[in-house]
Parts: sequence; structure tokens; C-alpha cells
Amino acid sequence: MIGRVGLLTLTHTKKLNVMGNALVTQLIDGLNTLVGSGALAIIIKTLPGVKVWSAGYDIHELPPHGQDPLECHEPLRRAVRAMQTCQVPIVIQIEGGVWGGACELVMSADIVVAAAGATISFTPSRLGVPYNPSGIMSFLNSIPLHILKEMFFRAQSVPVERLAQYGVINHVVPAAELEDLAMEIAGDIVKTSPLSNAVFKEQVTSICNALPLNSNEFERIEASRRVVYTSEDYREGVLAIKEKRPPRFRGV
Ligand code: YXS
Repeated sequence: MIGRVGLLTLTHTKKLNVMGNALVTQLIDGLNTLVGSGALAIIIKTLPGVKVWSAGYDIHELPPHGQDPLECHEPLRRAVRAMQTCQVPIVIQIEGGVWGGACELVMSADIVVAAAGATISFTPSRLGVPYNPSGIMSFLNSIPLHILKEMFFRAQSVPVERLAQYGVINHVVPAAELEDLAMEIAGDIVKTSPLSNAVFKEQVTSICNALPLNSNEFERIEASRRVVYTSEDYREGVLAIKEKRPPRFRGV
């Protein structure tokens, strides 16, 4: 902590901060500890100078083929819930590449600041993953629809400079200025009312997640998703990432 600003540094950089149970536990425990210690703003970052901020979901921890990779107890979903339900405003500080599920984690922060040259690569369609409704909500709440669709369908790395034009990223600055900028923003937050901030965030989260799906729609979507995560294409997508080669999808 610096004053009332809590600092949470993701340190699994040798493993590209892949989001498996270990990193997610570090993140959730870290948030709880900082809130418990009286933090009024939290900065999440990784070690400076990294090429990869996070490589996304740990593909070695994906459930076996045929099981929902984004089931509500899986690491990514737990991490996103922790970010959304944390009563303290979270500033996330990114540099390097943010991949796959880590993009949703970043979008779930309250304020996103990035080093020039950082990129966001939203890759479920490269793996054949059927993204899920609450995850899609995280993106719809922060990215304009056509931009989100382009990111999903093309699955390419998008520079933060482009995303900042649409307000997806709050600020882009040279890497050397990133730390100071995040501290400056957090420093402003800690001077404001924590009760007001907490109830504001609670309401924003509730309102942003308030789009209802009726039971028929939900069951239909789950059935459609099941077809995808039991498909041969999904098996091929995960294998291709492990073998570091492009996937060969056949649509079955
Ligand atoms: O060969 P070793 O044993 O050293 O291991 C390599 C990679 O296999 C490993 N690694 C990963 N392990 C688990 N889960 C991952 N997501 C993952 N990514 C990488 O880390 C070691 C170093 O990787 P390497 O040699 O490729 O490093 P690099 O510097 O040349 O390239 C860095 C990346 C990030 C560009 C490259 O590793 C990469 O393309 N990784 C996969 C990124 C990705 O597609 N992530 C999405 C994961 S799936 C996910 O997040 C959700 C399910 S979804 O997509 O639906 O949102």
C-alpha cells in the first residue's frame, strides 16, 4: 500500500501470467487483503517491461474436451466476479500483449491505462471457444458493438491506441509514464468518498448486468454453446495453440 492506494502486482510473468487457479487465487486474495487493509483505490499491474501482460486462460487448466471451458467456477469467471464485486475502484495498468480471457479481466476493471504499444487480442474464435453470456456482457459494457465484433471475428491484436479512440482504454502514455499516471488517478480516487464510490460501483455493476435472458433463451444458448465445446473444431483449436500452429477448422 502507498497511503490508501493498494498495489496488486501479478508476478507469474515467467509463465506469461496465464490465468489459471494460481494467478486467480493470487488476484482474489490480493483484492480481499487490500480492501481489508483499508485501500480506497487499487492498482492492478504486472512487472514493468513485460512483452506479455497475460497470455489469457491457462490452456493446460482448461477442463477436458466436452466440458464448458467458461463454467462459473472456472478461474476466469471467478476473477471477473471478484473485479466486479470489489467495492473499491480498480485501476488496471497494462503493457505488452493482453490475450484471450485476460482481455475480459482488463475490461472488468473500472479504469484502464495502457503503455503505448500494448495490444489487446480477443481470441476465443481462434480456439473455437463458445464465449458465454456473462462474459459477452463484460465486453458489451465496455466496447462499441462493431469494434467488439471485429475483435472477435478477426481475433487479431488491436493496438490500445486504436481502442482509446473509442473510449475502451482511458489513457495511453509512454511506458515510462504509466506508473505515475496510475498513481495520479488512484491518488485522486482516495480523496473522494469511499461510501459514494462503493455504492456507485455496485449500481453500475448491477445495471450493466441487468439485461435479462428468459429461461427458454438461456437454455437455447447453453445448448448452442454445448455443440461448440463438444466439437472437433474446439479440440483442434486447443491442440493448435499447444502445438503453436494455426488451427485447421472444419466447422464440425
Ligand atoms: O513451450 P513452453 O513450455 O515454454 O511454453 C510456452 C507456451 O506454451 C506457454 N503459453 C501458455 N501456457 C498456457 N496457457 C497459455 N494461454 C499460454 N500461452 C503461452 O508459455 C511458454 C512461452 O510461450 P511462447 O514460446 O509462445 O512465447 P512467445 O513470447 O513467443 O509468445 C507469447 C504469446 C502470448 C504471443 C504466445 O505464447 C501465444 O500466442 N500464446 C497463446 C495466447 C492465447 O491465444 N491465449 C488465449 C488462451 S485461451 C483463453 O484465454 C480463453 C479460453 S478465450 O480465448 O476464450 O478468451
